Amino acid sequence: MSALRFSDTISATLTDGVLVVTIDNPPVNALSADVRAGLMAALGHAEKDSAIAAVVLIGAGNTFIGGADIKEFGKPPVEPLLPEVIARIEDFSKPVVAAINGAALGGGLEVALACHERDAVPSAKIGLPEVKLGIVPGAGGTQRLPRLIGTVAAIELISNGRIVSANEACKLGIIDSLIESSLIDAAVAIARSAADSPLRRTGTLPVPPESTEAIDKAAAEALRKARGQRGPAEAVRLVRLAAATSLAEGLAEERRTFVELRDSEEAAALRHVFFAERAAGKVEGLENVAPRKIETVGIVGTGLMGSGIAVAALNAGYRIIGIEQTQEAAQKGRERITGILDKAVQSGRLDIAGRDDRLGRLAVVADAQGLAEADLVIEAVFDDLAVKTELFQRLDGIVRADAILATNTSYLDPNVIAAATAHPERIVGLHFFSPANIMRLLEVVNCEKTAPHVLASALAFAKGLGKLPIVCGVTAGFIGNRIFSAYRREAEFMVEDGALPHEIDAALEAYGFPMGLFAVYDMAGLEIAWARRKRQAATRDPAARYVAIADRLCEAGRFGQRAGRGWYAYPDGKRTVDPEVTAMIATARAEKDIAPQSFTADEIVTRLLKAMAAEGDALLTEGIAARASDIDLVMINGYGFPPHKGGPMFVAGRR
Ligand code: T1G
Repeated sequence: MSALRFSDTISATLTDGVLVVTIDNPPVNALSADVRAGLMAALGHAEKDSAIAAVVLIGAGNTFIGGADIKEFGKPPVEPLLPEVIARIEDFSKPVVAAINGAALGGGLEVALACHERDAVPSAKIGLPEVKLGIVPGAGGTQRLPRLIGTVAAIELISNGRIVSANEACKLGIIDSLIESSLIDAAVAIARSAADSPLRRTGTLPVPPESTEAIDKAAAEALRKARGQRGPAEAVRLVRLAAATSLAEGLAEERRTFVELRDSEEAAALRHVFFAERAAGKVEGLENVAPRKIETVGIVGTGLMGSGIAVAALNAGYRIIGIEQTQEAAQKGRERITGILDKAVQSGRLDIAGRDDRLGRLAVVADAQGLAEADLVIEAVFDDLAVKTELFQRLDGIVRADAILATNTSYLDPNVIAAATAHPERIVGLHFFSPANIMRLLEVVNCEKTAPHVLASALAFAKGLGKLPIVCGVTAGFIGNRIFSAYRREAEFMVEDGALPHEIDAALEAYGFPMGLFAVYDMAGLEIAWARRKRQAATRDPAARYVAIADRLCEAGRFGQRAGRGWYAYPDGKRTVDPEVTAMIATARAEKDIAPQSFTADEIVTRLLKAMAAEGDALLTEGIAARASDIDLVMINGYGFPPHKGGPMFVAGRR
């Protein structure tokens, strides 16, 4: 069966009167100009050749089509545009079947929606994630999807950019059949049989009627989650439009909206984040370093952090050996881990079988000898240098020579810990963010003596956990906490200069942070930072500006939300501005003869963003962070920086 070639990326074979068109544009079969031109040529050929009864579209490799080519955004458009290709498919005179062999995302799903039949392998992922790039579907997704699954379901999927399994897509009505056997054979047979019946053109289907109340509820939920982002709101408007206007008018309005959003600052920021996440995994010097296989992970300390790490690793399929100092503590640790899994079962995120599978891979014991079989041991014990050092020295005598030791320390110097052990080259930092089974961010600390294969193995483990690993060098607070300390310091300067905590928090929340800095401070508790400031007092530069307000709060027992009082008061748990704190701030200003000035929200945010970017520049200069976009990812994924703003370094660069 001879192969036909229609462009560099589009080829076809004729099988039983069906033209099987393969899209082969590595790595994700993105809809580049060459793919679009090739598809048009293949359709032209199929139309002319009477021996061809139908067409099947399939992707090469394990992706159907990963979407429009994001790398083409911002460049002059090249004909044929995607909507033109999609209209050609939908209006085609012969059946076109989408054989979805893998991810069908964004424009990839839009191509499939215009086909007359969609069949997928069970492992395929289906979705319109455009809002995650600050845009909306721009080739019919908001108009065709509701015609297949209804307005409510389409609002939920598109406004969240949610990606679903082929099974859920089938239940929703996006996919017609799940194909467990040979996808091509099944698709060819389906295409052949479709040649004898009227074609089901998605765009001609009516949007199934649904109650206004259900639609309004779905819309309100979408807008609540959008938190000021334009994409989700526009997606809701366009999906609702599908039921109220013709396909042509709906498509025109969708395209206009897509082009406007594509060129927006929000879309530029989210595209930056998209590519930043992929760049972060590329670590200089590790290109040819093979990671070691990690299957059994020891976790010393199963408190809040250790139990979260254990659940993250259990969820990813690892075997876990938790270590505590006593049998009683070990039992408590197991109960803590079991409790987290039970919550997941109660919320429907995990089934009983999954819970039992995880617990079947968990042991929590009081005897560290159990770590002799571990490939990796992570310590999540009290953040004290002597405790951690002594532990690693003890582990040197227990674990295998090729086992990796990882410290979860937040503020201690892992080089000092490593230097005290027999094999510093096998020590690496894994700085998890709490709750470790939820937060994606994981700072992977490349210590002075960490061997390349140890770093590569730690990175592979982090990716295995589904985390976003960011490699950093050794400095107090690594990337995230060092930047957090810098802008918290700047915020306290502003409090002393005239701004009030709730004004700063309001400005940050208006900018897009889920919670203001002082509210976060109260939630985390003030005492740890206070203890650190007291430890550093003797060596603090007397010439450097120092704001003592937080010390005053701690001296007054105002340790934050758990203490019922911190920067705010918490009568019946509700965060409230406390005149007592306002008075303490006024006293602190008077002691330094500071005449309070007022700040606008924009002045507050600008000053804090500059403080973040300045610290980010220092981290780059010192070689702690490999690239500015890594810093953006840390602030977005660990500190609530709004992703649709791109991160402090992105904002500084755009300024
Ligand atoms: N365009 C260009 N490059 C892309 C791409 C895309 N759509 N998707 C991925 N890449 C690159 C990525 O940068 C990386 O490059 C490599 O491919 C592997 O990616 C009209 C306008 C498909 C699930 O949002 O979700 O369609 O680093 O590491 O883990 O309405 O890529 O190797 O140089 O992620 O196997 C909508 C985005 C676009 C899907 C595969 N589509 N991609 O995951 O590989 S907008 C998306 C993904 C759109 C229409 C609108 C994932 C994946 P490099 P990877 P992966």
